[in-house]
Amino acid sequence: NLVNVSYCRNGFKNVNIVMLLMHNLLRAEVNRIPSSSHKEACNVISEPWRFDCYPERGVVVTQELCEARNCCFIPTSSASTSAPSQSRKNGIPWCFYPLDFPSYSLVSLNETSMGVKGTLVKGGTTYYPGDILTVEMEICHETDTRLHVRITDPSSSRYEVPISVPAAAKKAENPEYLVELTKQPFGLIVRRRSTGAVLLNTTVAPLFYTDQFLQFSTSLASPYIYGLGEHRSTFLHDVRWNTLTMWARDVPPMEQTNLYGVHPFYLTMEAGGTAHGFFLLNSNAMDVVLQPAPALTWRTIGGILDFYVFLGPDPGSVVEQYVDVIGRPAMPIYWALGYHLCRWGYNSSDSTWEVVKSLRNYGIPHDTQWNDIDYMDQFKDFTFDPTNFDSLPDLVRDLHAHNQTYVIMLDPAISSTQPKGSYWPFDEGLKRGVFMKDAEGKPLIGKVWPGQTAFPDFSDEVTHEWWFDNLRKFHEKVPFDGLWIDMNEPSNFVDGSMNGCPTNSLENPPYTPVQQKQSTHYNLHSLYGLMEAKASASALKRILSKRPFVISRSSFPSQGLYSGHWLGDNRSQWKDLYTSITGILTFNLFGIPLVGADICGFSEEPQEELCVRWTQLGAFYPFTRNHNTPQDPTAFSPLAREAMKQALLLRYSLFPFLYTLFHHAHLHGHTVARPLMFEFPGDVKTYGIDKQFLWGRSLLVTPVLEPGVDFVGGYFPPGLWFDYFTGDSVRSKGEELRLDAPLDKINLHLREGSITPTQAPNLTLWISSGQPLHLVSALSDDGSASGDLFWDDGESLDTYETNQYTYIVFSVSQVLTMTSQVLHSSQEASFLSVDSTSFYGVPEKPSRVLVNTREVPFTYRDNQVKMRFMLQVH
Ligand SMILES: *[C@@H]1O[C@H](CO)[C@@H](O)[C@H](O)[C@H]1NC(C)=O
Ligand SMILES: *[C@@H]1O[C@H](CO)[C@@H](O)[C@H](O)[C@H]1NC(C)=O
Ligand SMILES: *[C@@H]1O[C@H](CO)[C@@H](O)[C@H](O)[C@H]1NC(C)=O
Ligand SMILES: *[C@@H]1O[C@H](CO)[C@@H](O)[C@H](O)[C@H]1NC(C)=O
Ligand SMILES: *[C@@H]1O[C@H](CO)[C@@H](O)[C@H](O)[C@H]1NC(C)=O
Ligand SMILES: CC(=O)N[C@H]1CO[C@H](CO)[C@@H](O)[C@@H]1O
Repeated sequence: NLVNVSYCRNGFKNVNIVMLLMHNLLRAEVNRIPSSSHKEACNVISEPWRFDCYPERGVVVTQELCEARNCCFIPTSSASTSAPSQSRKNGIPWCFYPLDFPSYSLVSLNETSMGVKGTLVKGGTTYYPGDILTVEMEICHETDTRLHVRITDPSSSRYEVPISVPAAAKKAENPEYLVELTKQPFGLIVRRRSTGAVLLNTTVAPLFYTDQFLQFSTSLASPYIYGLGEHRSTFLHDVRWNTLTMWARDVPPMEQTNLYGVHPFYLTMEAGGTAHGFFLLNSNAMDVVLQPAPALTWRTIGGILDFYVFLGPDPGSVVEQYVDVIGRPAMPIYWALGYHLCRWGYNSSDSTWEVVKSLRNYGIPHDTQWNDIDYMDQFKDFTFDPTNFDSLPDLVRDLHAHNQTYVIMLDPAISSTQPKGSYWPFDEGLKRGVFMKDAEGKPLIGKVWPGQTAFPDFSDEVTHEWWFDNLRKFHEKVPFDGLWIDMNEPSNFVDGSMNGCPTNSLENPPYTPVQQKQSTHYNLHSLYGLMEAKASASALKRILSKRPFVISRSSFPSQGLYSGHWLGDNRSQWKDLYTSITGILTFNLFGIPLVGADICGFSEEPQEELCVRWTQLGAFYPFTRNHNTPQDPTAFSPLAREAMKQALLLRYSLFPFLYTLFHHAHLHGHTVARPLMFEFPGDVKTYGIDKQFLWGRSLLVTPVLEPGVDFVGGYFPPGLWFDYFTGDSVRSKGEELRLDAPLDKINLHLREGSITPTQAPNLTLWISSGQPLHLVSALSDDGSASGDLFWDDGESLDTYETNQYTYIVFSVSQVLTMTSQVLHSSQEASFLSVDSTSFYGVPEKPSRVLVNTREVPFTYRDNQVKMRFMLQVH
């Protein structure tokens, strides 16, 4: 179902292009006996530059096996040859490609209106079946900062990812890249025009293009590489022989394993602080291998090679250019940014309601209550348990009366064993033919929570309409406000189906990426969560006529258009608290800024101290949800409860700032939770930081990630920083500072030159977002600062696109004059007022302060000026 695929197809004319000949090597003969010169050719390759010729796992690669592939076999220097069960040591392959391994040659090249088009030919077959000996390559100079390359099989149409990507109208005029091609073997080299830095060099290893094995490698500009999800790792990837598999999979987050989503995108730093990005638009199971050269190998088992290079030049611009291609994230409905509470194990609607009341009772901010599958009748979608959840509709009405909202879980799998006529979703789905079929054309039956199930095929529009009808009917019974779509890798408790797996080339590809699970839906598997999210968001829009709220477990590029993401079934452990930061930062790179981990952890019972620290950090996840065992603030001691409440109130007070950041994500593809290196790309010390992060460009969050401490170390890039709470300043030379961090405190610092809009917090965002603004200005040395505010009704669709919004820029100039400039205004702005401001970093006491020519009283202490007044902002 290849809908909406648009890519460059342009006419071409024949021209002479001077080709750079990098190697003048002869193609190796297939099955040639290794000669002594071959051995020498092997010896010249240093260990970091060995590209694995025998990546199959579970095979002991002997010299014979390796040489049968015409590859070099050299045990690593440190390895004892008496360990025959090994074929790699610390990841270093013993079997690797010689420089003259057969690859493609570029035999013709024509200029096109967008770039060039060439033919690549390979002389003979290699060791994987289905070699495609002639392929076509098209290079399009789409924008000055975006290069697009496609390598396809001209003789037959291969699977392509059905997401809509923009086609460029005309060739870029002043590209920031230079493209060089080598003829034999074929290679593509991309440089940054301004510095000459090599961003891509595919001549480092042979290109493979077979039916079920496509591979190419490139050198990397530096070992500083980010992205490539979904994995549990550090933010900065380790390039010391690190294989990252991509194939959507339901598995608790652990290292060295492919997780729920697939994101074949990376960002790399170059010398001097510039950055570029790379995106392989491919949904098949794949391995990405990082090695210390530094170099990277893409190894996928289907589709085509279709990729983009983004030239930045700073990390933030790389992400903007990436989301230009995959789609910018949707603007969330306002309450998406409130506190969400959930649990697997609320065994009744009444017990869920008790918790809701208890939070109200203690004055703890709470916008949205959720239920896990407990609410369902025997875990069947679109039903609720008539006994234990009989009061569910009343609970939801009560939430609405308190300006709170309600979210239900839905799993894609539909129970297939109910008596005919008793379960509309399955009966109707069968009638409309919405379920995925097995090899015999019958609905494929697997097993999930409700027992035997069929799986809706969301790649079909008919399924979207059936999904909508189910949601509409259920919404009439339980007026939910948003959807949590889980188990959509899709997860299945049996391999294949109840009838096992068929035997064919799709089930048994010649190469299997590490850890992947087989499936007949070879190409579409990793797109399931994306397609379900699309169906869910569009159904919600039709039912509620508001911005849809959807949180999905599985994800794929362009997911941000339809949903946010939570980081899955983490554990209640300190380590998981720490790794959650990498999770949120990485998903911000993927264009899915609405992301958070389960606060206090999903599995296991959290210690009180951990839960307090996690709530403090979680208050700064773009998406803040506490999920599982009774671990909401009311389940703990008064001291812990109060600390958690304060953290959540702090988040609510920052709503105007956070909401504005989401607007910039929606409009420009900016990150919301932002790595320090994005703001300080010239400072190498920020490259590995994943224990601290920023909101936007200016709010630095330094959480405690360890037990039993009352201080925390944090890195402060050079400049002036102000304690958010006290206004005290610290001037950093680019150093690690020790900060007090008693249990009731999370450290927040404001970067010089920023203005942060805040509001008095309250129990729901509906209430607090009606409060006047308080502006906090952190002045830079020259006394200047700036900030902005995006404001609308918080829930209508497309307010920016239809001009139903207000946008205000605040600035403080050198002479300490603050001005606000309304760049765009709508009805909503008439409710906005400012009632106070603080200025941090005022060196001496001003003689007087004027607000619109009227003198107002103020206080001055420790370089700070504070004043209260009331002013409409427009
Ligand atoms: C380039 O043009 C020549 C001459 O028109 C044609 O034979 C060849 O197939 C073209 N190559 C590609 C890759 O389109
Ligand atoms: C590309 O890689 C090849 C093989 O490692 C190397 O010989 C060549 O110098 C590289 N080219 C550039 C421009 O770095
Ligand atoms: C629900 O859970 C509570 C507390 O865990 C327990 O006391 C109660 O018996 C349970 N109710 C049902 C219907 O299982
Ligand atoms: C918020 O609650 C008040 C009082 O119940 C109600 O009048 C108002 O309509 C509610 N607003 C929303 C958006 O739910
Ligand atoms: C919420 O607002 C009400 C009315 O302005 C106020 O009385 C209450 O203290 C506020 N709640 C919190 C938690 O600040
Ligand atoms: C808190 C935590 O450990 N988060 C991890 C949970 O799993 C996701 C992957 O789904 C990781 O990205 C997070 O870092």
